[in-house]
Amino acid sequence: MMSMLNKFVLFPLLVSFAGAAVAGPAAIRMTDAWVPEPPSVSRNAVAYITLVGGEQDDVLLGASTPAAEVVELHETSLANGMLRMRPVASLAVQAGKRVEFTPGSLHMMLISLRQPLRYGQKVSLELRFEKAGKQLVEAEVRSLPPAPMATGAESHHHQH
Ligand SMILES: [Cu+2]
Repeated sequence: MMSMLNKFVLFPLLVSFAGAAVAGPAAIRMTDAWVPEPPSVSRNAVAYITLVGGEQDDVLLGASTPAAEVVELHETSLANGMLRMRPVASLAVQAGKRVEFTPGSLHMMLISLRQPLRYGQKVSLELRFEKAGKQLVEAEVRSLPPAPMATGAESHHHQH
């Protein structure tokens, strides 16, 4: 009785999962991409993102952006009381697992900015995965500490 019921409930779910897999190559979810507004004198910036692995293990191989010459994956660590950054060649994103880039640990280093990045702007990032291939995401430039909630999407500044 119970197993009959389960079959009926499960079947449509399986179908919709299969449909989703065919519909989009985005096996990996990318959320909350953001860039702290860099100091105006800075030629570099950092970007943070949260990745959630898809149905299979994957590996983040690198990233790029039109906003900077080079993007490197970095990890900050504390060694002998000093904060140090080291390049990360690649990053495993296991199936269903969450990988958070956050201040003080993993970040993407945007090296040699092509233009100043200001609060409210969007920076497009292209992440390159071993299996999922190239995936685009928009990162929002935010001020640190977080800006007042009042300003909306209308206040974008554009660089000329
Ligand atoms: Cu760095």
